[in-house]
Amino acid sequence: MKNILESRFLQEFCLTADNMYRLGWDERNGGNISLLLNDDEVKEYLDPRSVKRVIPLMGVHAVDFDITPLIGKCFLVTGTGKYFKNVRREPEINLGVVRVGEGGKSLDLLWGFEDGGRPTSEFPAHMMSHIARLSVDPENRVVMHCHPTYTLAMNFVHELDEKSFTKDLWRMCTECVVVFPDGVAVLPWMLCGTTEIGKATAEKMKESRLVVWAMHGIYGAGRNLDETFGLIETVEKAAQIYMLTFDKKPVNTITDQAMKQLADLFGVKVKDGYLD
Ligand code: 2HA
Ligand code: ZN
Repeated sequence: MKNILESRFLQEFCLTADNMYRLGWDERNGGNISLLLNDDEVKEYLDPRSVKRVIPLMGVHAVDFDITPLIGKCFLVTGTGKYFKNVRREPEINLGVVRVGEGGKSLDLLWGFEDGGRPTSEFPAHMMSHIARLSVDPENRVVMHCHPTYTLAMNFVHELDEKSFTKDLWRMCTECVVVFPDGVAVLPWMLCGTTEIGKATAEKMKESRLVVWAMHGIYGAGRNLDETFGLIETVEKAAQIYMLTFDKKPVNTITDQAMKQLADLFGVKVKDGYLD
C-alpha cells in the first residue's frame, strides 16, 4: 500500500487549501472542500476494508435528499472546526477520507481526522451539490466553499439579482465570460449549516458552477481542484476590480456585443438570456 501523504490528490488538496488561506478566503475555520475520489485511486493508498471509525451522518434525512447516488463513494474532505491554515502542516488531523456507508446514514472513516474529528458541518450541503453537479456533468469531483473578501464586499453594495450580479462581474475582466459563461447564481442571506441552504445551493448548481451565499461567501464546483479554485479566483478578481471602480464613475465598459464575440471565439455557451 502506498503512502497517502505522497498521493497527488492529497498534495494538490493541501496546496489548494494553503493558497485559499493565503488569499484570505478562509479565515479561522471558514470554508470547506470535498473531493470525490475515484475507487482505483483510493485502493492504491487505503484498504477499503479497514474502517477506522463509523461517523453518523447527522442532519441527513431521506425526505430532504436521496443520497443513493453517493453510496460507496469516497471523499477527501476538510474537518469541522478545522483551520485551512493548518491543513498542509497536519493533513491527517484536519482532513479525512470518508466513504458513504450502506444505507446512507453514516460515513466510514478510512483515513484522517486523527484527533476524533469529523467532516465539515456543511458536508450534507456538499453532497447535495455533488449529486446536482454529477447529474449534469458526470466528471464533476469538487465542491468548494470559502469567504473571498471582495466577493463578499460586493454583496453589500450590489443588488443581489443574479443576472445583474453576473453581468457586472463579466464586465470587469475580458476573460470572465469565458471562464464562467454559466454565470454566478446568488442566494439571499440564509442560515448556513441547514438543509434549506444545502437544497437551495444544489438546485442552483444544476445551472451554474458558482453560487454566492449573500453576505457569507461562495460555493464553487468543478472537475478538479484547479478548475474549481480558478472559478472562484476569477470571480474574486472581478469583484476586486468592481470594488475598485464602481464608485469612481467608470467611463469604459465591455459591451454585450464584445462578450458575444468572446463566447464565439472560445466556443462557450453563455447562460441564456444574459447577453442582449
Ligand atoms: O466551515 O465556512 O459556512 C465553516 C464555514 C461554514
Ligand atoms: Zn462559510
